[in-house]
Amino acid sequence: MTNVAVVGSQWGDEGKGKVVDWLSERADMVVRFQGGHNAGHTLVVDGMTYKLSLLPSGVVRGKPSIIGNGVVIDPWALFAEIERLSAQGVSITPEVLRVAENAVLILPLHGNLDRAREAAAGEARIGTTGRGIGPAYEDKVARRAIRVCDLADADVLRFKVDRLLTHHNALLRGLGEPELEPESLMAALLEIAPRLLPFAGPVWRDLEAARRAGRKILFEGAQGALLDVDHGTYPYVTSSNTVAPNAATGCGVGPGAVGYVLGITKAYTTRVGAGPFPTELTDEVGRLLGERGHEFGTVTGRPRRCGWFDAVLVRQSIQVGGIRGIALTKLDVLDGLETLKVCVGYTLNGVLLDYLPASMKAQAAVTPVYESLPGWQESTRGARSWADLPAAAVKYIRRLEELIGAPVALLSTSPEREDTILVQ
Ligand code: 2SA
Ligand code: MG
Repeated sequence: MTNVAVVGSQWGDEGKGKVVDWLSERADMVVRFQGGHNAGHTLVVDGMTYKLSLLPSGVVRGKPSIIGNGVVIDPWALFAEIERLSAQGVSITPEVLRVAENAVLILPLHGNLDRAREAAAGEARIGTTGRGIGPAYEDKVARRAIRVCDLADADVLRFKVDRLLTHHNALLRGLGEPELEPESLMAALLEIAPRLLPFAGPVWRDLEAARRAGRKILFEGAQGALLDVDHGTYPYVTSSNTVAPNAATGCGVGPGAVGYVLGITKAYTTRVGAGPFPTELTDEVGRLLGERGHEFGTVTGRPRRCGWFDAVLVRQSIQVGGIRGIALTKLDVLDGLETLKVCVGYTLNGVLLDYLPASMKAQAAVTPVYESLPGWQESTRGARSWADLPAAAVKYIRRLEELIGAPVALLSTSPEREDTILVQ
């Protein structure tokens, strides 16, 4: 196996957690490179369910794991998660987990700002997870963020806190809100510092050493390509690049180290949060998919919107992110449906399109062009070989491959890791 990057090819929640867990057995290291505790990866290991948010999925199996510089880290959320896992018998020490010293911190003020903006936006809200992801990345790009390494020196930290609050207090004044005291933020950060610093270091060096030693690295993406800040359905996106090329920048390796890019793809489509969703079903079928697929946000518990498979969008994700093959998940949710529809194009003002244009107005206005395929009545849940699948299911998969222009490399037929068919 070469290095592998696992990324979502839709709007997240494609089932990356299980696939990463499946692949982590063959990997020597698992790396998160973007996002933060807005991610929600569910793993089922030996009948026990683990819900991960910020931690790389490798920690559950004790694989050396890295939180890269591209991740935004809420240190309080990190330790809450470590404690939750420890209650499930998973011990996370600095031997198992390394955190990039140049990663940016999410502070309580980021979460407050995220939620206040969403509340004020009304109908125009993004539907964020309210975890402060956007505001933390804004401070990073504006060069005023506090990074993990700043926690090591109280003088540097004070300088950084003052600079940060100059900006945020001006915002708060404008809103008529009480300003933040640097002392209380300092105290909170100095309290968490001795817990976080033992995990911190130049992870790019660990990765370089691993690469030289021929170790296999697994890059674990969060969210999906359609939530990418550049390539997604902007502004209804997250604030990081979710596509595989960012796996390199997000932890400090060259682009050649990323290796095979596996796009996790659900056999239908879901989206949590606001924004365009051309194949969304608000009818009985949509409700059925949500119910059968247990489509609720791992982090926030929000019900996910559901719809037919959109081959146009997945093909676009494959092309912009260099996805070489897909892992198709949750096929069994379609079991028993009479007819399946797949979106093969859009019409916009009478014009036929084979891609999703960038403008927000166009994205909201496109109408899907559907192809209908016969469904199957048999159960595909838990199938462990291609031969276990009904002919109509195989046909559905083959047609998706043709439409998206990439092969199905893995087929996942239930949340259990054993229920995975390796196609090639
Ligand atoms: P944010 O919080 O700024 O990243 O939100 C911006 C948009 O990105 C979407 N987003 C997600 N979509 C699907 N899954 C995500 N993770 C959790 C999960 C979500 C949950 O795995 O279930 O529990 O609700 C995730 N994280 C961010 C978000 O919905 C906005 O559309
Ligand atoms: Mg998720």
